[in-house]
Amino acid sequence: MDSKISVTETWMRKHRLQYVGATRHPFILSIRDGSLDFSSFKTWLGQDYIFVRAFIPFVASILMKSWKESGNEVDMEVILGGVASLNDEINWFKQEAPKFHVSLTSVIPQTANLKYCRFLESLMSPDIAYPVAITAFWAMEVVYQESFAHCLEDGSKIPQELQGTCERWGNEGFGAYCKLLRDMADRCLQKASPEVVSKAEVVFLSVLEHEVEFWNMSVRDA
Ligand code: HMH
Repeated sequence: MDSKISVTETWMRKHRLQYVGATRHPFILSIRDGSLDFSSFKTWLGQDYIFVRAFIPFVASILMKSWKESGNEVDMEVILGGVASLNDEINWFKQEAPKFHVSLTSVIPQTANLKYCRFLESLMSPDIAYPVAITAFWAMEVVYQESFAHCLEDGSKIPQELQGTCERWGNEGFGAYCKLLRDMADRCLQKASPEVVSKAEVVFLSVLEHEVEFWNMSVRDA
């Protein structure tokens, strides 16, 4: 194989269908074409708030690993920026929810969400190597980035009320941040043992599955 192809690039090619399944889900396609049922959106909004609350300690666990294990001091700074933007994100949910008459304090986490949060918790263990954790982090962020960026592309008919949501994850700055995370993952995967690389690949695929289940839940439980 061409040695210039990065580890994440080989996975993207090998698991293209799974990746497209997570980033072009009917939930996203229906935001893009303006046909989304608002009750699905409300379900997603409430459930994602709960997810993000579990995502913060997960990112904090990676911040800790980056300090000891990354071998590159820039990594910790990029992850710190991620923690800081999650602070804005929590405030964004609190500001957005009342507009959709969603009460964030009374959301009951659905099964797919609980499973995803449990998966996050398993990845916070000190036994999980930094390359595995950073791969998961990148995959979680890039699915949202690619999904919502698709909603902003030419020809989309997103309802005005959902414009802010699509811009939150679909903006170019967030895209650049995802690219940094991907480069960080590739740099350490390149140096990692075959065992760690194959663990990271399994985790990458698990993230894609959890993301699909999360979208499914938002459509189904609406
Ligand atoms: C389900 N995956 C889910 N929610 C999010 N907010 C993210 C990923 C972060 O991009």
